[in-house]
Amino acid sequence: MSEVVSYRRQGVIGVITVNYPPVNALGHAVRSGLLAALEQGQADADAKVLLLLCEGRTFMAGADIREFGKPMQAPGLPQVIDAYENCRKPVVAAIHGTALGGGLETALGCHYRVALASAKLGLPEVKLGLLPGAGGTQRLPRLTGAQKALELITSGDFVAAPQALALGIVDAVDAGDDIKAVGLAFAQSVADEGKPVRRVRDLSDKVEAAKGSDMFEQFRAGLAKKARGLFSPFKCVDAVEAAFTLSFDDGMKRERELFTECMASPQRAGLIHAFFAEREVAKVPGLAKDTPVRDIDSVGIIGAGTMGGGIAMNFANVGIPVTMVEVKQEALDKGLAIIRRNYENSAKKGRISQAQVEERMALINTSLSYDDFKDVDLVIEAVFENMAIKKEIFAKLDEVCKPGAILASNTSTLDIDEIASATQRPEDVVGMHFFSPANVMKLLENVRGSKTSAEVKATVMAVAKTINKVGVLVGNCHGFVGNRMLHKRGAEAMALVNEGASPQQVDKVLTDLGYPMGQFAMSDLAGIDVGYRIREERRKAGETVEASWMDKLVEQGRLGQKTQAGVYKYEDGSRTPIVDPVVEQIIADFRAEQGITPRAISDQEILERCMYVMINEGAKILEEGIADRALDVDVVWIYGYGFPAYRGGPMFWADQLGLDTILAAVKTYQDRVGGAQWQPSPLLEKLVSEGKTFADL
Ligand code: 3H9
Repeated sequence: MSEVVSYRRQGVIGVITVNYPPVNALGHAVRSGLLAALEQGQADADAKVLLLLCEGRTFMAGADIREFGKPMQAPGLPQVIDAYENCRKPVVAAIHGTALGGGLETALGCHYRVALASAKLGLPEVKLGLLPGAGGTQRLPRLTGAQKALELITSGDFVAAPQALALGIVDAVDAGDDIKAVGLAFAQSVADEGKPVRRVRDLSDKVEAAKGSDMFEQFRAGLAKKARGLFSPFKCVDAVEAAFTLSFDDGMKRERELFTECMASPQRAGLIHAFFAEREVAKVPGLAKDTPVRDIDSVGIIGAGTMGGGIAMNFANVGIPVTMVEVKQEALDKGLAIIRRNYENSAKKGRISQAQVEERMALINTSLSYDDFKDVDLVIEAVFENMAIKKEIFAKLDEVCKPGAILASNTSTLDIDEIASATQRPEDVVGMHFFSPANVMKLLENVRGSKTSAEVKATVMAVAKTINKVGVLVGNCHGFVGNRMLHKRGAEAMALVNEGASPQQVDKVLTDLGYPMGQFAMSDLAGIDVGYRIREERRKAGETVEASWMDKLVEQGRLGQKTQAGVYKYEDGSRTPIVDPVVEQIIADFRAEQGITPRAISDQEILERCMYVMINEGAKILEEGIADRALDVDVVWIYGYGFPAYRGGPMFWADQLGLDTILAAVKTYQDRVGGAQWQPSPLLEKLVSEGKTFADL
């Protein structure tokens, strides 16, 4: 018997226990152990009922993802689950923590299921570019009916145990917290009442009820928009449909075929890279795991604008009190009103209760004085991008804040070391770059200055986790990782329009790649006056800044979505960009003024220039040590800018395309377009010459 699965009898209950930390994933040792333990239970004449449960923090959280892409060692999971379903004695699964993917499928192969009320269940395979491949698409709909099974399997969402009970996925829910006691009591009742073996595969009423309905077509139509660009959600629907059109055994075969197709898709590789990358970014190279972390029990925020308010909400959401400071009372009142409106909207949508709205609002205090920062553990400055003002603020914070308080700036571009130089404690100064809207976007780009202490770095990474963000620690340079790459893409997009592309053509290439919006739609969302002001500042400082058709838009009051006109126009209350002939004329006039004869530009050129310029910059970021690993860059782009997770992030995508292809194109554009952005990164050249990838670094 494998050590990770044990068999022991208690009275008339044969207890099968899985113990494979951290999450009891169904790796080879668990699968073979489960079969061996089942055989032992079947052979044990004194065992009337078998009970399957797990040690540690959770029931089985799914197949072992680390085995994917390698040859699968027998027994396969479907075979193990079949054996449990075909057991002659009733088998009970007792669920705590999370029963996910292959874990829930294993439970569905058991004859009865009991769960702790705190447990969560789900089939999240779709989030990894897969579908449930061990009978989930055939068994779940037999319990819940087609509609609910389709919703759960195509979304990958978890359901809480009480909801799972209502849906028929589990037979009982227990409010206790001792899974073994709960499981034993339930199994004993099965034994006492002489309950029979009950196989989900034999249930037919839900299947009969849905026969002849056109719900699958309808569901596919609804999914077309939600799952744009994705492969596996549609395969999930095909697989669930098979449960209603084929026998159970044929349905299982169909599920396997579809699962194999998903497994072979590049989207599966991209999504699994993203899954592990998201976890890997928390392990910062050179930062020891046991680095002490400071307690953050109160937070100060400077600025109650969109950013400051969004940042405050993150802390209030997890019960941490916040004090927002502004120069004027009106700004505080306005900021608070916006926060309340956001919370009220969440309450209207049923995401939080009205009581939670009030609890969270009560955690947000306001003040006009920095003196109210004297006891806080962390201050985050979120005023506009102006170095002189930021330095003034940090000098004041240095005077007021207690020793050991962390002083953070939400700057998106400026030099953290220069900001830190305004204080006597540069070791406590760090960047915490949130992404707009700060209460929604998952990324927190934490920026280390050259003197930031290890303790402060570890603390801001821990803070990211506390407020449910994905924290990535990066180095200090203009724009850090995300905006430094974005600016290169933005400049290239602008140049492409100068040369003859239309903004909507550029945007379409980017949305076709899988971004939720293109470069220009994003500029409209952020406000195109932001870039204009930066360019104006640079002009005033005597720098030569190229003329731009976007400046002309700003000069005509077209600032983006907020004025319902920017690069595109917007109808009342709508965020949908509409192409505006006025802008086409402005661009045409600009080209004429600059003596540019527009040419037809292919989508492929747009793709290469917008994306390869970013990848080349990403390689420079890696060689300078601004990002420690290619996966850090990938996570920044997936969680900060909506890069399609199914492509794994820009650096993973580049590896898939082939770095030689990218380097060759970079060299072509170096000759044709020129500029520092097309100077090939020495790291990229080195990797190509050695036949290596970013992942090899
Ligand atoms: C599947 O089941 C296919 C079947 O239908 C068909 C088969 C034929 N495998 O997230 P955490 C690691 S597909 C291997 O930080 P949390 C994770 O990398 C699978 N490793 O903790 C991390 O390692 P490390 C369907 C796994 O408490 C550690 O466990 N299942 C797996 O925040 C802790 O993870 C899923 O998609 C795995 N399946 O969240 C569930 N899962 O410490 C995926 C986790 O070295 N997992 N690890 O960095 C999750 O959603 C979360 O991990 C979970 C715990 C909610 C379970």
